Amino acid sequence: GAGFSPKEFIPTKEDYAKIYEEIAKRLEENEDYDDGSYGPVLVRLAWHASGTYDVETKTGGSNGATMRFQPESDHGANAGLKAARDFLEPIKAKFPWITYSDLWTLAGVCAFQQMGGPVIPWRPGRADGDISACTPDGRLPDASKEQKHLRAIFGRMGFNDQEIVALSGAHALGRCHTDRSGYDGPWTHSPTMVTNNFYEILLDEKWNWKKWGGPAQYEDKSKSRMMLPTDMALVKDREFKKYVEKYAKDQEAWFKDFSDVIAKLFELGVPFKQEEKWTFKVVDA
Ligand code: CCH
Repeated sequence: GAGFSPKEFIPTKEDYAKIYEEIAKRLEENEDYDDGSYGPVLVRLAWHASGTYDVETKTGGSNGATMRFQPESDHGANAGLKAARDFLEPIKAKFPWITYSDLWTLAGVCAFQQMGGPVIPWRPGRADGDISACTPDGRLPDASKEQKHLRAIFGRMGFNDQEIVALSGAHALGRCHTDRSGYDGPWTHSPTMVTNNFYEILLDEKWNWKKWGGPAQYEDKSKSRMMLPTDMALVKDREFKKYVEKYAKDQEAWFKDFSDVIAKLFELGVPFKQEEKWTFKVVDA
């Protein structure tokens, strides 16, 4: 007979579910990292892998996982994401048949769901590229800028105003690190839980410039939460603000829209063969 050859192995939904479960388990086993979870940095890895997409030239996007290579790994926006890539190495070693590009986006889905977020449909089909597919620096947003820049950067990926605002709510999670982006602090008081709190506090808190030697950023009265200039642009701009108000009032509406838009983000530029999208069950602690 032909015998077993790794090339003939065609993974099923169950095989990918095993990887989801393994990532969830590894998240639980490593709660000493940062604010208590690798979840936020995994979400950021998946976003930065995908957010390089350019609709016009059809380059960039999660297909390729080119952040494995210099120069893309050294792009300023990707500082600190090595922690997320390294976190996933034991998973890749255990399931060598998954591509890095599928693994990084699946890890983003898993992290988001495990932190209490909505279910995100996902499907496999990304292939790893080589160094020649690295995208030029400057495709990801610059936090020191405002609405015009956001529309240019996200417009290049193919997103509209509503989608920009929906995606931005991910800043309920995680924090800024002075040794990565130069900015400092978390956006919310619950940086490892998916909530619509980012929108609520954007509207309800009073934000002042932080007086410090670092890059220009905002802080709340208690000085325990922060906003980037790009975050504040979402309430300075009337069109953006409409959606901030909507999502601040209605977490379910945000959950629904976020699930749609992040699924779209993770699929930008990927030449899928599989039509069907899968959902994976949250793994209980
Ligand atoms: Fe973001 N983000 N992000 N962001 N981001 C940072 C951290 C996270 C911008 C800048 C920054 C999205 C959009 C934007 C996350 C998810 C998303 C940091 C701090 C900066 C700066 C990095 C550090 O120092 O470690 C800008 C500008 C934009 C423009 O819109 C979108 C979209 C998403 C996902 C959908 C997550 C999660 C983090 C936390 C990472 C961590 O390590 O805690």
